[in-house]
Parts: sequence; structure tokens; C-alpha cells
Amino acid sequence: PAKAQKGPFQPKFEDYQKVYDAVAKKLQDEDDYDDGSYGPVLLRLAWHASGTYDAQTNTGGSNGATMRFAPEGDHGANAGLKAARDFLTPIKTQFPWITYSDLWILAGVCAIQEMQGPPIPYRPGRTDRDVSFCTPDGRLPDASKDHNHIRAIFGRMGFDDREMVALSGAHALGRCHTDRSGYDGPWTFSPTVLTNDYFKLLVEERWGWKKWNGPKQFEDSKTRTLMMLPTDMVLVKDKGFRAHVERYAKDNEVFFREFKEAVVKLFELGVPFEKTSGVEERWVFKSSFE
Ligand code: DDH
Repeated sequence: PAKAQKGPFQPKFEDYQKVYDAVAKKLQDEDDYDDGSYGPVLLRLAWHASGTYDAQTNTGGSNGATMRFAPEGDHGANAGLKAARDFLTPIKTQFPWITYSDLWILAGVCAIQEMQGPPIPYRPGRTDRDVSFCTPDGRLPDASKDHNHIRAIFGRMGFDDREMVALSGAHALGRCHTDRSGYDGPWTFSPTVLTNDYFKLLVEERWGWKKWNGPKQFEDSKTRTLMMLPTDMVLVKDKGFRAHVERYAKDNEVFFREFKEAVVKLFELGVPFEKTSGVEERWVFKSSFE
């Protein structure tokens, strides 16, 4: 007779693909949110989970999912991300073996791929940690600041100029909400499809200050429906950043390649894979439209 399986359930690629499929289906089903998709806010959750990483102290990052707890969940930068966490709660109930921290990053990968971005190689191995691992406030970027701030924040994570610009291309997706960040509006005309339009618009459009009572932001002079944050505009004003903006504006393939590499690095910051899953190979999930 076949031996009964011993020890804890060891999920494999196929099991994680099932989680991917469940997130992708829920994205399709729940299309009455924002511009028609939870994709952008799911990506923002994965980014804010990862972007707390500090290379010097090896603290923060996507390992731990500490944004579940009040101090970190209540940080100003994380306003609105409860919508993404709540979206994923039923998925966690359906697949109780996956950690929140692996799930949030898997959902970010799913969001990028389902919004027609490049395949993002993924590996599991994050463990959930308790409230004592919450990071201090102020580790995520402040949109009102300048080039020094961007380099300080992303430099702390271990990124160079090229990677900072590539990652910023995520702003092709989603929008700002007055009840979350205080800013208002989308960056592109197709906020649920990943393209290099963010870079094209940065170099091709004329941008002026928006006249309103809210925080200082830019609007396009032609349609006045699109927006740029002060930190977005820095990318065309600063020479070191601008060279990469121009490269990505010219060639979507180059953007996709360098965005993918930078996102894989971002999503793995501070995760001790060798000690947890021991998984070294990364997997590419099949998208729903393949
Ligand atoms: Fe961002 N972002 N982001 N961002 N971001 C906002 C929305 C979204 C900054 C500020 C804001 C990245 C970098 C930066 C996404 C992805 C990424 C909002 C609006 C602000 C403000 C929030 C709201 O009101 O709901 C700043 C500053 C930076 C920087 O200095 C570089 C990066 C690196 C990413 C990434 O994913 C790799 C996405 C997606 C959104 C849209 C969210 C939504 O709900 O829609």
C-alpha cells in the first residue's frame, strides 16, 4: 500500500500557480473598483511591503508582512492599502498554507502580468513576522521631495539611478486619491495596462502646476486630466535620471526588461531564501490570457 504523506504540506510550483489563478480570476471578476481593476493597488501593496528595506541594518522588506499591524499599516504612505490587503484575505483563507508575505508579493507579480506587463520570475520563502518587526515611519518616498530624497530612499535599498527610473515606470498604472495621499488623478490614459507611456508623457507633454487647493502637483497642459508628482518631474529635470527616461520612452522592450529585473530585486530585498524554502530557482507563472 502507498505510504501516507508525512510531515507538513510542501507546496510546489503547481500550488502557487493555483494561487496566481485565483488572484487573476478575482481581478477579472471585481472590475467595478477604481479604473476597473484592483491591479494597481495590489502592485502598490507589494512595493510598499518591499520598499521599507534598509540594506545597512538588513531590516524591513517583504519578509514579514508587518504592514498587517497598526504601527506600519497606519503610516501615511500606506493609506488606502487596506483595500489591497482585504482583497487578498479570501485568497489566504482558500490557501491557508501560503504566508501573507509570499501572497502579497505573488499578488504583485500577478497584477503586473495580468495588466500586460512582462513575466516577473517569483520564488517563495517569506515568513510572516510579528509586530516587533514593523519598520519605523519614513522609509518610503515622499512625493513632495527632490532628487536627493529619491536617491537617499532608493539608495538605502541598494538601487542605482537606472533602477530607480525603471521602477518609477510603475506609475503608468493606477492613480492618486485625494482621500489617501491627497494627490489626485492618473498618470496615463491607460491606468490598467502597463506600457512605457509614463516615460513618453514625461518627455513629450508640457507640464504645469495644477491650480488647486491640494498638494503641489503637475497637470498636462493639453487635456488637464493627467498628473505628475513633484518626484515624477524630478526624473526629467535631473540629468542622471533623464537619460534613462529617454531610453525607456523610446523603447518599450528595453523598459520591460529593466523593469522586470528591478522588480525581481525589489520583491526579494531582505528575504533569506536559503534559510527558509531553500528554493533557488525562480518560477514564471502562466498568465490568464496565455
Ligand atoms: Fe507610487 N505612488 N511612488 N510607485 N504607486 C502612488 C501610487 C502608486 C510615489 C508616490 C505615490 C513607486 C514609486 C513612487 C505605484 C507604484 C510604485 C501615489 C498615490 C503616490 C503619492 C497613492 C494614492 O493616493 O492612492 C513616490 C513618491 C515614488 C518615488 O519617489 C519613486 C514605485 C517604485 C512603484 C512600484 O510599483 C515599483 C502604483 C501602482 C500606484 C497606484 C496605486 C493605485 O491605487 O492606483
